[in-house]
Amino acid sequence: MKRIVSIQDISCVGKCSLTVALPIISAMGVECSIIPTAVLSAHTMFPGFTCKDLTDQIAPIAAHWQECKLSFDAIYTGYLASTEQIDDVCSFFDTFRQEGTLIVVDPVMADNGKLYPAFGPDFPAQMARVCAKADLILPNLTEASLLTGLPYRTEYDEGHIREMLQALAALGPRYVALTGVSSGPDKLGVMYYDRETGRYGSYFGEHLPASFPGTGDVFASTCVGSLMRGMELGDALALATDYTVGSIRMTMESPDANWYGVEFERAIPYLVRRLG
Ligand code: PXL
Repeated sequence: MKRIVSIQDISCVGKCSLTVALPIISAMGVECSIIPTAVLSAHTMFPGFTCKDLTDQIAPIAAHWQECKLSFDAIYTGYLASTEQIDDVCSFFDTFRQEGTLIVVDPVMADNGKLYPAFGPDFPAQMARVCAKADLILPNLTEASLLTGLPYRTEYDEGHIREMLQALAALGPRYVALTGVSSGPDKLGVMYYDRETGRYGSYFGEHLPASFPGTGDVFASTCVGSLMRGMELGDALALATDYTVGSIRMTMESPDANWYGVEFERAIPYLVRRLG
């Protein structure tokens, strides 16, 4: 069985980050170790959330794992809680990267043109340092604009997306997948780029008229799980799109849906069936 480590926060309520990555990656038949970057009472869309930063735990956990001679097939990072922990995450990559280790960075920090409330204006430059060390990054359009300095647009053409993909790849990663890209009035999905071959690809699903926190984490976790199950990047991104759209649809149809997250749990049987 492949083993990965996911580095992101635990939001105790709210269905995002590790409480999404763990069940999805486990259901896909991949072992998921974790390093929590912070413990929050609930994700940051909840007014009054508490947050305990765990930066001082990253280096000692890494040191213990080195003593235990642990290794990982992939390292997947999401929400990082502060600029202080950026150096620790970068050192973790340097220590645990081996031949064949896949480093996936979801530069979680912003959406809909705005930084998340916990971050200051200096944070995107720090996140760009983490992206520089990745093999694959998975920003949304807002994060892409903050990482590259290119304008955030709600209306764009394919040329603008290609320019973004190239600017993101210039930060360092070989593969870039830009999420939340629209290709028409009712299509939403992902466009991606491989810097080494110069190839572009895309995959779109139905653009449903609802949005929920945590869907980016559902998407990224499914992508990482799929890659660990041996899928090509294009197939992994297609499954991640389909499962995320399916989770949103089930949430919209659910009588007891919550505003704070998607009912990805209901769609887990679909995800497992798609793995064959
Ligand atoms: O889903 C992204 C995310 C992760 N972690 C925390 C968040 C958010 C989005 O709001 O607040 C703590």
